[in-house]
Amino acid sequence: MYDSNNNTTTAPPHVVLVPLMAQGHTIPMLDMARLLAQRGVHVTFITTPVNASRIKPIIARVHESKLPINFIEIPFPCAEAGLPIGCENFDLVPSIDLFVNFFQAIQLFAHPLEQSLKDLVPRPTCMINDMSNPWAANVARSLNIRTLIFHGPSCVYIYCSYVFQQHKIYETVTDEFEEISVPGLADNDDDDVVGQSFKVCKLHAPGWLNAPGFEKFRDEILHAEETTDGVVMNTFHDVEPMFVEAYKKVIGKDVWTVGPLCLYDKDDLSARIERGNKAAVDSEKLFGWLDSMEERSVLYVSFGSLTRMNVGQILEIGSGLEASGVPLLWVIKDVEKSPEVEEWLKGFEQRMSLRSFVIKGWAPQAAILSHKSVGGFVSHCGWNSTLEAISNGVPMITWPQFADQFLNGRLVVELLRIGIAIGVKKPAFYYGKDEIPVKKDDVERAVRRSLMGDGEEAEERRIRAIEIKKKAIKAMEEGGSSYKNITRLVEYIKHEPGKDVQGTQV
Ligand SMILES: *[C@@H]1O[C@H](CO)[C@@H](O)[C@H](O)[C@H]1NC(C)=O
Ligand SMILES: CC(=O)N[C@H]1CO[C@H](CO)[C@@H](O)[C@@H]1O
Ligand SMILES: CC(=O)N[C@H]1CO[C@H](CO)[C@@H](O)[C@@H]1O
Repeated sequence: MYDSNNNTTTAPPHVVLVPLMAQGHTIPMLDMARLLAQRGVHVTFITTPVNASRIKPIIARVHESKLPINFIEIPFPCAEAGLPIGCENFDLVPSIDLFVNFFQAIQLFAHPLEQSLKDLVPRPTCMINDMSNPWAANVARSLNIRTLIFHGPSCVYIYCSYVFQQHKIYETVTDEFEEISVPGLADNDDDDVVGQSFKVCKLHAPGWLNAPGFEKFRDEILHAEETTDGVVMNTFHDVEPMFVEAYKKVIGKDVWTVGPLCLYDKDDLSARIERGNKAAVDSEKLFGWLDSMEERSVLYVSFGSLTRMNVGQILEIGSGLEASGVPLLWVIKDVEKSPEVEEWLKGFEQRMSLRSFVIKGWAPQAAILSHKSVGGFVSHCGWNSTLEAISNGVPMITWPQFADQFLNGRLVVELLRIGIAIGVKKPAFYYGKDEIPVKKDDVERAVRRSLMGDGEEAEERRIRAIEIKKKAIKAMEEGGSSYKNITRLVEYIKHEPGKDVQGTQV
Protein backbone atom coordinates (compact mmCIF):
# COMPACT_ATOMS: atom_id res chain seq x y z
CA MET A 1 0.00 0.00 0.00
CA TYR A 2 2.73 2.51 0.79
CA ASP A 3 5.90 3.16 -1.13
CA SER A 4 9.38 2.19 0.05
CA ASN A 5 10.11 5.68 1.36
CA ASN A 6 7.37 5.42 3.97
CA ASN A 7 5.45 8.21 2.32
CA THR A 8 1.72 8.36 2.74
CA THR A 9 -0.19 6.26 0.33
CA THR A 10 -1.46 7.81 -2.84
CA ALA A 11 -4.34 5.35 -3.07
CA PRO A 12 -7.74 7.07 -2.80
CA PRO A 13 -9.52 7.01 0.55
CA HIS A 14 -11.78 3.98 0.66
CA VAL A 15 -14.76 3.51 2.96
CA VAL A 16 -16.84 0.35 3.48
CA LEU A 17 -20.53 0.86 4.25
CA VAL A 18 -22.39 -1.89 6.10
CA PRO A 19 -26.12 -1.04 6.23
CA LEU A 20 -28.79 -2.70 8.27
CA MET A 21 -30.82 -5.01 6.10
CA ALA A 22 -34.05 -3.03 6.40
CA GLN A 23 -35.39 -0.77 3.74
CA GLY A 24 -35.54 2.49 5.65
CA HIS A 25 -31.91 2.07 6.62
CA THR A 26 -30.49 0.80 3.36
CA ILE A 27 -31.75 3.65 1.24
CA PRO A 28 -30.29 6.49 3.33
CA MET A 29 -26.95 4.64 3.43
CA LEU A 30 -27.01 4.40 -0.33
CA ASP A 31 -27.56 8.15 -0.50
CA MET A 32 -24.59 8.56 1.77
CA ALA A 33 -22.53 6.29 -0.49
CA ARG A 34 -23.32 8.54 -3.42
CA LEU A 35 -22.56 11.73 -1.51
CA LEU A 36 -19.19 10.41 -0.37
CA ALA A 37 -18.35 9.09 -3.82
CA GLN A 38 -19.15 12.47 -5.34
CA ARG A 39 -16.65 13.99 -2.99
CA GLY A 40 -13.86 11.71 -4.15
CA VAL A 41 -14.12 8.80 -1.72
CA HIS A 42 -14.00 5.26 -3.04
CA VAL A 43 -16.98 3.35 -1.55
CA THR A 44 -17.64 -0.34 -1.06
CA PHE A 45 -21.28 -1.06 -0.26
CA ILE A 46 -22.26 -4.37 1.34
CA THR A 47 -25.58 -5.91 0.39
CA THR A 48 -27.38 -9.25 0.10
CA PRO A 49 -29.02 -10.79 -2.98
CA VAL A 50 -32.58 -9.75 -2.08
CA ASN A 51 -31.52 -6.28 -1.24
CA ALA A 52 -29.42 -6.06 -4.33
CA SER A 53 -32.47 -6.91 -6.39
CA ARG A 54 -34.54 -4.34 -4.52
CA ILE A 55 -32.10 -1.51 -5.01
CA LYS A 56 -31.33 -2.49 -8.59
CA PRO A 57 -32.56 0.76 -10.16
CA ILE A 58 -30.33 2.78 -7.84
CA ILE A 59 -27.40 0.48 -8.54
CA ALA A 60 -27.99 0.94 -12.27
CA ARG A 61 -27.93 4.70 -11.78
CA VAL A 62 -24.67 4.47 -9.87
CA HIS A 63 -23.09 2.48 -12.69
CA GLU A 64 -24.34 4.99 -15.24
CA SER A 65 -23.05 7.91 -13.21
CA LYS A 66 -19.60 6.28 -12.99
CA LEU A 67 -19.41 7.07 -9.29
CA PRO A 68 -16.69 4.98 -7.61
CA ILE A 69 -19.06 2.69 -5.68
CA ASN A 70 -18.48 -1.02 -5.62
CA PHE A 71 -21.32 -3.30 -4.50
CA ILE A 72 -20.39 -6.54 -2.79
CA GLU A 73 -23.20 -9.03 -2.54
CA ILE A 74 -22.84 -11.49 0.31
CA PRO A 75 -25.28 -14.40 0.58
CA PHE A 76 -27.47 -14.06 3.63
CA PRO A 77 -27.19 -17.06 6.00
CA CYS A 78 -30.92 -17.75 6.24
CA ALA A 79 -30.76 -21.52 6.60
CA GLU A 80 -27.98 -21.40 9.21
CA ALA A 81 -30.05 -19.10 11.41
CA GLY A 82 -33.30 -21.00 10.95
CA LEU A 83 -34.95 -18.48 8.66
CA PRO A 84 -36.94 -19.25 5.51
CA ILE A 85 -34.90 -18.87 2.32
CA GLY A 86 -35.02 -15.37 0.88
CA CYS A 87 -35.85 -13.82 4.25
CA GLU A 88 -33.13 -11.21 3.94
CA ASN A 89 -34.90 -8.09 5.05
CA PHE A 90 -36.82 -7.06 8.14
CA ASP A 91 -40.06 -6.73 6.26
CA LEU A 92 -39.72 -10.26 4.88
CA VAL A 93 -39.51 -11.85 8.34
CA PRO A 94 -42.77 -13.81 8.48
CA SER A 95 -43.36 -13.75 12.23
CA ILE A 96 -42.26 -11.74 15.21
CA ASP A 97 -40.78 -14.85 16.87
CA LEU A 98 -38.22 -15.03 14.09
CA PHE A 99 -36.67 -11.61 14.76
CA VAL A 100 -34.11 -13.16 17.09
CA ASN A 101 -33.14 -15.53 14.26
CA PHE A 102 -32.90 -12.57 11.92
CA PHE A 103 -30.41 -10.89 14.24
CA GLN A 104 -28.46 -14.16 14.53
CA ALA A 105 -28.27 -14.34 10.77
CA ILE A 106 -26.88 -10.82 10.68
CA GLN A 107 -24.13 -11.89 13.10
CA LEU A 108 -23.17 -14.85 10.90
CA PHE A 109 -22.34 -12.32 8.24
CA ALA A 110 -19.03 -11.43 9.91
CA HIS A 111 -16.82 -14.15 8.48
CA PRO A 112 -17.78 -13.85 4.80
CA LEU A 113 -17.56 -10.07 5.15
CA GLU A 114 -14.03 -10.25 6.48
CA GLN A 115 -13.03 -12.61 3.67
CA SER A 116 -14.33 -10.31 1.00
CA LEU A 117 -12.75 -7.15 2.45
CA LYS A 118 -9.32 -8.66 3.15
CA ASP A 119 -7.94 -8.37 -0.33
CA LEU A 120 -9.74 -5.30 -1.59
CA VAL A 121 -7.72 -2.78 -3.57
CA PRO A 122 -7.40 0.01 -2.68
CA ARG A 123 -7.33 -1.16 0.89
CA PRO A 124 -10.28 0.18 2.94
CA THR A 125 -9.30 2.93 5.36
CA CYS A 126 -12.53 3.22 7.29
CA MET A 127 -15.80 1.37 7.82
CA ILE A 128 -19.21 2.89 8.57
CA ASN A 129 -21.58 0.41 10.20
CA ASP A 130 -25.21 0.72 10.88
CA MET A 131 -25.50 0.75 14.67
CA SER A 132 -27.34 -2.57 14.54
CA ASN A 133 -24.23 -4.27 13.19
CA PRO A 134 -21.94 -4.23 16.24
CA TRP A 135 -20.25 -7.45 15.04
CA ALA A 136 -18.89 -5.56 12.03
CA ALA A 137 -16.65 -3.50 14.32
CA ASN A 138 -14.71 -6.70 15.03
CA VAL A 139 -14.22 -7.23 11.33
CA ALA A 140 -12.86 -3.70 11.06
CA ARG A 141 -10.53 -4.28 13.97
CA SER A 142 -9.14 -7.47 12.49
CA LEU A 143 -8.49 -5.60 9.24
CA ASN A 144 -6.94 -2.75 11.17
CA ILE A 145 -9.27 -0.03 9.94
CA ARG A 146 -11.23 2.59 11.84
CA THR A 147 -14.98 2.33 12.40
CA LEU A 148 -17.75 4.86 12.60
CA ILE A 149 -21.37 4.17 13.49
CA PHE A 150 -24.27 5.22 11.33
CA HIS A 151 -27.51 6.08 13.11
CA GLY A 152 -30.59 5.73 10.92
CA PRO A 153 -33.08 6.94 13.60
CA SER A 154 -33.54 10.46 14.88
CA CYS A 155 -31.15 12.03 17.36
CA VAL A 156 -33.99 12.64 19.84
CA TYR A 157 -34.41 8.87 20.05
CA ILE A 158 -30.71 8.04 20.11
CA TYR A 159 -30.09 10.63 22.81
CA CYS A 160 -33.03 9.64 25.02
CA SER A 161 -32.12 5.95 24.77
CA TYR A 162 -28.53 6.74 25.65
CA VAL A 163 -29.09 8.96 28.68
CA PHE A 164 -31.89 6.87 30.08
CA GLN A 165 -29.69 3.81 29.95
CA GLN A 166 -26.77 5.77 31.37
CA HIS A 167 -28.78 7.17 34.30
CA LYS A 168 -30.55 3.81 34.77
CA ILE A 169 -33.76 5.79 34.86
CA TYR A 170 -35.96 2.89 33.92
CA GLU A 171 -34.92 0.77 36.86
CA THR A 172 -36.88 3.05 39.18
CA VAL A 173 -39.88 3.73 36.98
CA THR A 174 -42.98 1.76 37.86
CA ASP A 175 -45.58 3.56 35.77
CA GLU A 176 -44.79 3.16 32.11
CA PHE A 177 -46.83 6.28 31.30
CA GLU A 178 -45.06 8.51 33.83
CA GLU A 179 -43.67 11.58 32.06
CA ILE A 180 -40.00 12.06 32.87
CA SER A 181 -37.93 15.12 31.95
CA VAL A 182 -35.10 14.20 29.64
CA PRO A 183 -31.86 15.10 31.46
CA GLY A 184 -28.99 17.12 30.01
CA LEU A 185 -30.84 19.34 27.56
CA ALA A 186 -29.23 22.77 27.48
CA ASP A 187 -31.35 25.89 27.79
CA ASN A 188 -31.95 26.64 24.21
CA ASP A 189 -31.12 29.98 22.77
CA ASP A 190 -32.79 29.25 19.50
CA ASP A 191 -36.10 31.07 19.27
CA ASP A 192 -37.38 28.74 16.61
CA VAL A 193 -37.52 25.83 18.99
CA VAL A 194 -40.20 26.05 21.60
CA GLY A 195 -39.58 24.92 25.12
CA GLN A 196 -36.35 23.45 26.36
CA SER A 197 -37.93 20.84 28.54
CA PHE A 198 -38.90 17.64 26.86
CA LYS A 199 -40.70 14.87 28.63
CA VAL A 200 -41.11 11.29 27.63
CA CYS A 201 -42.45 8.14 29.23
CA LYS A 202 -40.88 4.72 29.34
CA LEU A 203 -43.41 3.29 26.97
CA HIS A 204 -42.54 5.80 24.26
CA ALA A 205 -38.80 5.76 24.76
CA PRO A 206 -38.10 2.12 25.47
CA GLY A 207 -34.42 2.33 24.59
CA TRP A 208 -32.67 -0.10 22.36
CA LEU A 209 -34.13 -3.60 22.18
CA ASN A 210 -35.44 -3.68 25.70
CA ALA A 211 -37.26 -6.92 25.14
CA PRO A 212 -36.54 -10.38 26.54
CA GLY A 213 -34.16 -12.34 24.32
CA PHE A 214 -32.33 -9.26 23.07
CA GLU A 215 -30.17 -8.48 26.15
CA LYS A 216 -26.89 -9.70 24.75
CA PHE A 217 -27.43 -8.02 21.44
CA ARG A 218 -28.39 -4.75 23.11
CA ASP A 219 -25.24 -4.75 25.23
CA GLU A 220 -23.16 -5.32 22.12
CA ILE A 221 -24.80 -2.36 20.43
CA LEU A 222 -24.16 -0.09 23.41
CA HIS A 223 -20.58 -1.30 23.61
CA ALA A 224 -20.05 -0.58 19.92
CA GLU A 225 -21.41 2.92 20.42
CA GLU A 226 -18.98 3.51 23.29
CA THR A 227 -15.95 2.20 21.43
CA THR A 228 -16.55 3.70 18.00
CA ASP A 229 -14.39 6.56 16.71
CA GLY A 230 -17.37 8.72 15.81
CA VAL A 231 -21.00 8.85 14.77
CA VAL A 232 -22.68 9.73 11.49
CA MET A 233 -26.37 10.64 11.66
CA ASN A 234 -29.13 11.04 9.10
CA THR A 235 -30.45 14.26 10.57
CA PHE A 236 -29.62 17.96 10.39
CA HIS A 237 -28.76 20.43 13.07
CA ASP A 238 -31.78 22.73 12.76
CA VAL A 239 -34.41 20.01 13.02
CA GLU A 240 -33.39 18.84 16.50
CA PRO A 241 -30.60 21.15 17.71
CA MET A 242 -30.93 20.52 21.41
CA PHE A 243 -30.67 16.78 21.00
CA VAL A 244 -27.72 16.93 18.60
CA GLU A 245 -25.83 19.20 21.02
CA ALA A 246 -26.72 17.09 24.06
CA TYR A 247 -25.76 13.85 22.31
CA LYS A 248 -22.38 15.24 21.28
CA LYS A 249 -21.74 16.16 24.88
CA VAL A 250 -22.62 12.79 26.40
CA ILE A 251 -20.80 10.60 23.93
CA GLY A 252 -17.79 12.89 23.74
CA LYS A 253 -16.74 12.09 20.18
CA ASP A 254 -17.18 13.42 16.70
CA VAL A 255 -20.79 13.55 15.50
CA TRP A 256 -21.41 14.32 11.84
CA THR A 257 -24.98 15.20 10.94
CA VAL A 258 -25.26 14.64 7.19
CA GLY A 259 -29.01 14.68 6.44
CA PRO A 260 -31.70 14.74 5.32
CA LEU A 261 -30.16 12.16 2.99
CA CYS A 262 -33.46 11.80 1.13
CA LEU A 263 -32.74 15.18 -0.48
CA TYR A 264 -30.10 13.50 -2.60
CA ASP A 265 -32.63 12.82 -5.36
CA LYS A 266 -34.48 16.08 -4.90
CA ASP A 267 -34.05 17.32 -8.45
CA ASP A 268 -34.71 14.06 -10.24
CA LEU A 269 -38.30 12.77 -10.30
CA SER A 270 -37.63 9.39 -11.89
CA ALA A 271 -34.86 8.71 -9.37
CA ARG A 272 -37.26 9.54 -6.56
CA ILE A 273 -39.84 7.15 -7.96
CA GLU A 274 -37.32 4.33 -7.96
CA ARG A 275 -36.32 4.63 -4.31
CA GLY A 276 -36.95 1.45 -2.36
CA ASN A 277 -38.97 -1.47 -3.63
CA LYS A 278 -40.52 -1.64 -7.06
CA ALA A 279 -43.63 0.49 -6.90
CA ALA A 280 -46.93 -1.40 -7.12
CA VAL A 281 -48.52 1.27 -9.24
CA ASP A 282 -48.40 2.73 -12.72
CA SER A 283 -46.56 5.93 -12.02
CA GLU A 284 -47.97 7.73 -15.06
CA LYS A 285 -51.47 7.07 -13.81
CA LEU A 286 -50.59 8.05 -10.26
CA PHE A 287 -48.83 11.30 -11.13
CA GLY A 288 -51.44 12.10 -13.76
CA TRP A 289 -54.05 11.89 -11.01
CA LEU A 290 -51.96 14.02 -8.66
CA ASP A 291 -51.41 16.60 -11.42
CA SER A 292 -55.16 16.87 -11.81
CA MET A 293 -55.72 17.76 -8.16
CA GLU A 294 -55.60 21.20 -6.59
CA GLU A 295 -52.44 22.40 -4.95
CA ARG A 296 -51.93 21.07 -1.40
CA SER A 297 -55.36 19.44 -1.42
CA VAL A 298 -54.45 15.75 -1.20
CA LEU A 299 -53.90 13.84 2.01
CA TYR A 300 -51.32 11.07 1.71
CA VAL A 301 -51.83 8.11 4.06
CA SER A 302 -49.12 5.50 4.56
CA PHE A 303 -47.69 3.61 7.51
CA GLY A 304 -44.23 2.50 6.37
CA SER A 305 -42.96 -0.91 5.40
CA LEU A 306 -42.76 -2.91 8.61
CA THR A 307 -45.97 -3.00 10.60
CA ARG A 308 -49.38 -4.20 9.55
CA MET A 309 -52.88 -3.10 10.51
CA ASN A 310 -55.77 -5.45 11.21
CA VAL A 311 -58.94 -5.46 9.13
CA GLY A 312 -61.01 -3.54 11.69
CA GLN A 313 -58.49 -0.72 11.94
CA ILE A 314 -58.16 -0.44 8.16
CA LEU A 315 -61.93 -0.08 7.74
CA GLU A 316 -62.06 2.46 10.55
CA ILE A 317 -59.35 4.53 8.83
CA GLY A 318 -61.12 4.26 5.50
CA SER A 319 -64.45 5.38 6.93
CA GLY A 320 -62.83 8.33 8.71
CA LEU A 321 -61.02 9.41 5.56
CA GLU A 322 -64.20 9.11 3.55
CA ALA A 323 -66.14 11.18 6.08
CA SER A 324 -63.47 13.90 6.10
CA GLY A 325 -64.34 14.87 2.54
CA VAL A 326 -60.67 15.40 1.69
CA PRO A 327 -59.05 13.98 -1.50
CA LEU A 328 -56.69 11.20 -0.58
CA LEU A 329 -53.93 8.89 -1.65
CA TRP A 330 -53.96 5.81 0.54
CA VAL A 331 -51.39 3.03 0.67
CA ILE A 332 -52.44 -0.46 1.73
CA LYS A 333 -49.66 -2.99 2.03
CA ASP A 334 -49.64 -6.41 0.38
CA VAL A 335 -49.73 -8.10 3.77
CA GLU A 336 -52.88 -6.16 4.67
CA LYS A 337 -54.88 -7.21 1.61
CA SER A 338 -57.23 -9.78 3.12
CA PRO A 339 -60.37 -10.80 1.16
CA GLU A 340 -62.39 -8.74 3.65
CA VAL A 341 -60.34 -5.63 2.99
CA GLU A 342 -60.48 -6.17 -0.77
CA GLU A 343 -64.24 -6.51 -0.63
CA TRP A 344 -64.68 -3.35 1.42
CA LEU A 345 -62.28 -1.41 -0.79
CA LYS A 346 -64.41 -2.18 -3.85
CA GLY A 347 -67.29 -0.16 -2.45
CA PHE A 348 -64.97 2.49 -1.08
CA GLU A 349 -63.26 3.04 -4.42
CA GLN A 350 -66.60 3.27 -6.16
CA ARG A 351 -67.98 5.84 -3.76
CA MET A 352 -64.72 7.76 -3.71
CA SER A 353 -63.74 7.38 -7.33
CA LEU A 354 -63.30 11.08 -7.96
CA ARG A 355 -61.29 11.95 -4.95
CA SER A 356 -59.28 8.90 -4.01
CA PHE A 357 -56.39 6.87 -5.27
CA VAL A 358 -55.54 3.60 -3.51
CA ILE A 359 -52.13 1.99 -3.92
CA LYS A 360 -51.92 -1.67 -2.96
CA GLY A 361 -48.31 -2.48 -2.24
CA TRP A 362 -45.19 -0.34 -2.32
CA ALA A 363 -45.63 3.37 -3.05
CA PRO A 364 -43.05 5.76 -4.52
CA GLN A 365 -43.28 7.86 -1.38
CA ALA A 366 -40.42 10.31 -1.86
CA ALA A 367 -41.89 11.36 -5.20
CA ILE A 368 -45.43 11.57 -3.82
CA LEU A 369 -44.46 13.79 -0.90
CA SER A 370 -42.66 16.18 -3.19
CA HIS A 371 -45.72 16.63 -5.43
CA LYS A 372 -47.35 20.05 -5.16
CA SER A 373 -50.85 18.60 -4.73
CA VAL A 374 -49.95 16.82 -1.50
CA GLY A 375 -50.90 18.90 1.53
CA GLY A 376 -50.82 16.48 4.43
CA PHE A 377 -49.41 13.13 5.48
CA VAL A 378 -50.82 10.56 7.91
CA SER A 379 -47.66 8.77 8.98
CA HIS A 380 -46.27 6.15 11.35
CA CYS A 381 -43.38 8.60 11.88
CA GLY A 382 -40.52 6.33 10.91
CA TRP A 383 -37.57 8.69 10.78
CA ASN A 384 -37.12 8.22 7.07
CA SER A 385 -40.74 9.14 6.37
CA THR A 386 -40.59 12.02 8.85
CA LEU A 387 -37.53 13.48 7.12
CA GLU A 388 -39.23 13.08 3.74
CA ALA A 389 -42.24 15.03 5.02
CA ILE A 390 -40.03 17.72 6.57
CA SER A 391 -37.91 18.04 3.45
CA ASN A 392 -41.04 18.66 1.42
CA GLY A 393 -42.82 20.98 3.85
CA VAL A 394 -45.78 18.61 4.38
CA PRO A 395 -47.55 18.82 7.77
CA MET A 396 -48.34 15.50 9.42
CA ILE A 397 -50.87 13.56 11.41
CA THR A 398 -48.69 11.42 13.63
CA TRP A 399 -49.63 7.81 14.28
CA PRO A 400 -46.53 6.22 15.79
CA GLN A 401 -46.31 2.47 16.23
CA PHE A 402 -42.99 1.40 17.77
CA ALA A 403 -39.24 2.06 18.21
CA ASP A 404 -38.27 5.70 17.62
CA GLN A 405 -41.66 6.64 16.17
CA PHE A 406 -43.29 8.01 19.33
CA LEU A 407 -40.39 10.37 19.96
CA ASN A 408 -40.28 11.44 16.31
CA GLY A 409 -43.99 12.13 16.60
CA ARG A 410 -43.47 14.29 19.67
CA LEU A 411 -40.68 16.18 17.98
CA VAL A 412 -43.02 16.90 15.06
CA VAL A 413 -46.02 17.86 17.20
CA GLU A 414 -44.50 19.54 20.26
CA LEU A 415 -41.21 21.05 19.14
CA LEU A 416 -41.49 21.66 15.41
CA ARG A 417 -45.27 22.17 15.69
CA ILE A 418 -45.94 20.90 12.19
CA GLY A 419 -48.16 18.00 13.16
CA ILE A 420 -51.19 16.75 15.05
CA ALA A 421 -51.13 13.57 17.11
CA ILE A 422 -53.88 11.09 16.25
CA GLY A 423 -53.67 10.09 19.90
CA VAL A 424 -52.36 6.51 20.03
CA LYS A 425 -50.86 5.83 23.44
CA LYS A 426 -49.52 2.30 23.37
CA PRO A 427 -46.77 1.04 21.07
CA ALA A 428 -47.64 -2.02 19.03
CA PHE A 429 -45.84 -3.72 16.21
CA TYR A 430 -48.98 -5.55 15.14
CA TYR A 431 -52.31 -4.60 16.63
CA GLY A 432 -54.14 -7.52 18.19
CA LYS A 433 -56.91 -9.05 16.13
CA ASP A 434 -59.70 -6.98 17.63
CA GLU A 435 -57.65 -4.04 18.77
CA ILE A 436 -58.76 -0.78 17.17
CA PRO A 437 -56.93 2.05 18.94
CA VAL A 438 -58.09 4.77 16.53
CA LYS A 439 -61.75 5.23 15.63
CA LYS A 440 -63.36 6.68 12.54
CA ASP A 441 -64.23 9.93 14.33
CA ASP A 442 -60.64 10.48 15.48
CA VAL A 443 -59.46 10.16 11.90
CA GLU A 444 -62.13 12.44 10.52
CA ARG A 445 -61.55 15.10 13.17
CA ALA A 446 -57.77 15.14 12.80
CA VAL A 447 -57.99 15.37 9.02
CA ARG A 448 -60.82 17.80 8.50
CA ARG A 449 -60.73 20.13 11.43
CA SER A 450 -57.07 20.25 12.02
CA LEU A 451 -54.64 19.18 9.36
CA MET A 452 -56.31 20.06 6.08
CA GLY A 453 -58.64 22.73 7.45
CA ASP A 454 -58.44 26.43 6.67
CA GLY A 455 -58.33 27.66 10.28
CA GLU A 456 -55.57 29.86 11.57
CA GLU A 457 -53.83 27.04 13.41
CA ALA A 458 -53.75 24.84 10.32
CA GLU A 459 -52.36 27.74 8.32
CA GLU A 460 -49.63 28.43 10.87
CA ARG A 461 -48.70 24.79 10.83
CA ARG A 462 -48.31 24.93 7.06
CA ILE A 463 -46.13 28.03 7.29
CA ARG A 464 -43.86 26.39 9.86
CA ALA A 465 -43.63 23.28 7.67
CA ILE A 466 -42.39 25.42 4.78
CA GLU A 467 -39.87 27.13 7.05
CA ILE A 468 -38.34 23.87 8.23
CA LYS A 469 -38.31 22.59 4.65
CA LYS A 470 -36.19 25.59 3.65
CA LYS A 471 -33.79 24.84 6.48
CA ALA A 472 -33.52 21.21 5.42
CA ILE A 473 -32.64 22.18 1.87
CA LYS A 474 -30.16 24.77 3.05
CA ALA A 475 -28.43 22.23 5.31
CA MET A 476 -27.62 20.04 2.30
CA GLU A 477 -26.54 22.87 -0.01
CA GLU A 478 -22.99 24.08 -0.31
CA GLY A 479 -22.14 25.95 2.87
CA GLY A 480 -24.99 24.33 4.85
CA SER A 481 -24.40 22.47 8.12
CA SER A 482 -24.78 18.95 6.69
CA TYR A 483 -22.74 19.83 3.61
CA LYS A 484 -19.92 21.04 5.83
CA ASN A 485 -20.15 17.95 8.00
CA ILE A 486 -19.80 15.75 4.92
CA THR A 487 -16.70 17.72 3.97
CA ARG A 488 -15.28 17.09 7.44
CA LEU A 489 -16.24 13.42 7.27
CA VAL A 490 -14.38 13.06 3.97
CA GLU A 491 -11.35 14.68 5.60
CA TYR A 492 -11.59 12.16 8.41
CA ILE A 493 -11.79 9.23 6.00
CA LYS A 494 -8.76 10.55 4.08
CA HIS A 495 -6.59 11.07 7.06
CA GLU A 496 -5.30 7.83 8.46
CA PRO A 497 -3.87 8.46 11.90
CA GLY A 498 -0.35 7.20 12.51
CA LYS A 499 0.28 6.35 8.93
CA ASP A 500 2.23 9.39 7.84
CA VAL A 501 4.36 9.23 10.96
CA GLN A 502 5.54 5.65 10.88
CA GLY A 503 4.15 4.15 7.74
CA THR A 504 2.21 1.64 9.78
CA GLN A 505 -1.33 1.50 10.97
CA VAL A 506 -2.24 2.21 14.55
C1 LIG B 1 -20.84 19.35 12.10
O1 LIG B 1 -21.36 20.65 11.87
C2 LIG B 1 -21.60 21.40 13.04
C3 LIG B 1 -22.33 22.66 12.62
O2 LIG B 1 -21.70 23.27 11.54
C4 LIG B 1 -20.27 21.64 13.74
O3 LIG B 1 -20.48 22.39 14.93
C5 LIG B 1 -19.64 20.30 14.08
O4 LIG B 1 -18.37 20.49 14.66
C6 LIG B 1 -19.51 19.42 12.85
N1 LIG B 1 -19.09 18.08 13.28
C7 LIG B 1 -17.87 17.57 13.05
C8 LIG B 1 -17.59 16.22 13.63
O5 LIG B 1 -17.01 18.14 12.40
C1 LIG C 1 -37.29 -12.85 -2.18
C2 LIG C 1 -36.62 -12.21 -3.34
O1 LIG C 1 -36.92 -11.09 -3.71
N1 LIG C 1 -35.69 -12.94 -3.92
C3 LIG C 1 -34.95 -12.46 -5.07
C4 LIG C 1 -33.54 -12.17 -4.67
O2 LIG C 1 -32.77 -11.77 -5.75
C5 LIG C 1 -32.66 -12.77 -6.73
C6 LIG C 1 -31.68 -12.28 -7.75
O3 LIG C 1 -31.92 -10.96 -8.13
C7 LIG C 1 -34.05 -13.09 -7.29
O4 LIG C 1 -33.97 -14.08 -8.25
C8 LIG C 1 -34.95 -13.52 -6.17
O5 LIG C 1 -36.25 -13.72 -6.61
C1 LIG D 1 -35.11 7.55 2.05
C2 LIG D 1 -35.88 6.31 2.24
O1 LIG D 1 -35.37 5.34 2.73
N1 LIG D 1 -37.15 6.33 1.87
C3 LIG D 1 -38.07 5.25 2.11
C4 LIG D 1 -38.65 5.37 3.49
O2 LIG D 1 -39.61 4.40 3.71
C5 LIG D 1 -40.70 4.49 2.87
C6 LIG D 1 -41.71 3.51 3.32
O3 LIG D 1 -41.12 2.43 3.96
C7 LIG D 1 -40.26 4.32 1.42
O4 LIG D 1 -41.34 4.50 0.58
C8 LIG D 1 -39.19 5.31 1.11
O5 LIG D 1 -38.67 5.10 -0.15
